[in-house]
Amino acid sequence: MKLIIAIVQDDDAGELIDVLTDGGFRVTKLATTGGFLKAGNTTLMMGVEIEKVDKVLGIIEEVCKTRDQIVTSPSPVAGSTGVYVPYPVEVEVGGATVFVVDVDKFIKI
Ligand code: 2BA
Repeated sequence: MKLIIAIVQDDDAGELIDVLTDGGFRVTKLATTGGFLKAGNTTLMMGVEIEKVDKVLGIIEEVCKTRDQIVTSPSPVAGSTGVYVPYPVEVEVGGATVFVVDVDKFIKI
């Protein structure tokens, strides 16, 4: 058993959960926030048998799209001097950030 933790964009989460559950996979959805953009994203946790990990990764790759997002530059650190002029920065977000973690034990009680 592996634990797949996938951080995806909110816009992709609904379709991804549908495809995964239709494929017989179990999913837990968490509403999360990215540290850099400070915007909402979605983290999915899935307990998956080892031989099915590649199938899940394939589904994630198929559904999750890469998007460019314009963000305002982070504000300067406290205590810095001078005038702060925010400027737009383009970052590429997603498709997905995925961690595949070994699971020592999987118990349902
Ligand atoms: P955020 O932290 O809000 O990051 C959003 C996007 O901003 C990132 O997209 C990346 O393109 C850019 N970015 C992040 N940190 C940056 C930095 N220090 N300098 C320049 N650009 C930066 P993704 O890489 O696709 O990440 C999407 C979300 O996945 C992240 O949202 C975060 O919630 C999560 N994530 C990504 N890598 C992670 C990691 N190593 N550990 C934990 N969470 C991670």
